[in-house]
Amino acid sequence: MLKFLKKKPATEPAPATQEAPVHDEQRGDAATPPPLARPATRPAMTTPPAAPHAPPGPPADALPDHESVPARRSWRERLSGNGFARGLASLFTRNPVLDDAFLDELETCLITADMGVTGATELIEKLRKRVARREFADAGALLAALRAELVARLEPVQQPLVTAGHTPFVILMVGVNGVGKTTTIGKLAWRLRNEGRGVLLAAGDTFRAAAVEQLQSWGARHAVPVIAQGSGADAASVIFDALQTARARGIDVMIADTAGRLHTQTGLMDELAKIRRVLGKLDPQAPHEVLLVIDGTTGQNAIHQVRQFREAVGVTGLVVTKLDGTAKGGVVFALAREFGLPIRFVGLGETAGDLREFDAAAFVDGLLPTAPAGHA
Ligand SMILES: Nc1nc2c(ncn2[C@@H]2O[C@H](COP(=O)(O)OP(=O)(O)OP(=O)(O)O)[C@@H](O)[C@H]2O)c(=O)[nH]1
Ligand SMILES: [Mg+2]
Repeated sequence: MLKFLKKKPATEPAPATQEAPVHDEQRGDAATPPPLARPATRPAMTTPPAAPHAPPGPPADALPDHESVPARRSWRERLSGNGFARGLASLFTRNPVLDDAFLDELETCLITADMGVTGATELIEKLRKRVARREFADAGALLAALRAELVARLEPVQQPLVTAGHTPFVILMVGVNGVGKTTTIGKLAWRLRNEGRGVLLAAGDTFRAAAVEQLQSWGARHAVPVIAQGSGADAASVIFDALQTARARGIDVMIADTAGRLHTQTGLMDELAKIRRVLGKLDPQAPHEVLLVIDGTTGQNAIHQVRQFREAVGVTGLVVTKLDGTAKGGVVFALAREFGLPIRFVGLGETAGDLREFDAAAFVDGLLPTAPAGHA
């Protein structure tokens, strides 16, 4: 729709690639990064030119105050406000009798937590048969069986992202608007840098006015260089440029941000295919990972999003964000059941330390109550 805004006048010279200066505020918790990832003497960044008639967008996201000391809270602490966790806690703390009515309630709880009707029904039918065979002495035993079933559904998609094997390893971050792509890039960059990997970011969201500054802000905070050309530039060209730079500098991992887009925005979806083609000119195997970011509060629409992005650009891994908030959490099970795509990370908050490698058992334990009242 606002595509004309991206067109630059023919006379306007291509914006020079800019690179944000990096600071080393995180030295306390970061492993010493390779020298190329921490250019102390790079030219100062000039403010990226704003698109002349850029649509009003949110300001560059300020990093939360507590960001300088990344939080490291437990999964349970982070997930306790989640709809799934609250629903189950209220069911089990009522000291339930294991009858059909209770199993019906449990089923409703799983469905309303976005687990999907088929997945929830399958699971409850399995438990119902075991209840009928009197396999469970009490609600505690049923809870343990529920836990085992839930973990078994997620273990196949617990496949960590391995960035060794290609240098630079190229990650393309995609997803609909506002799901947490840029924030996830910032967190992931921090994480990789702490592991001693050289990281470079590409500001490929040239559509939203404040997107470049938002990524630069994360880069500056975590001492990671950012290649940008400002709003309105051609996303594929920024990312191509960044990959050339990453190769020249021997960077280990390059992460490219992209603009949020809906499947109905054909132009923007085509842009992803173009980014793929252009990267392929430098490295036929790039991008080595296409991470689709899903907002955990989305519900069943997440299924639709995976289908669309898989078709448009190919998706090799998922990140499910915002599971700390009002998300119901069940969408993680629905995604695992429907696609079996690796869930690489989950977002359990806004700070750098809140991006966790997906851990099926920790996730399920964070959702389930510890033990039902009155039961061992
Ligand atoms: N609570 C919580 N908030 C998150 C999480 N991940 C991202 N956010 C917040 O979600 C909002 C949107 O995040 P962005 O990273 O800007 O999302 P985006 O996908 O890049 O958005 P566009 O570029 O506009 O498409 C920000 O306020 C983030 O702080 C998370 O795991 N938990
Ligand atoms: Mg963004």
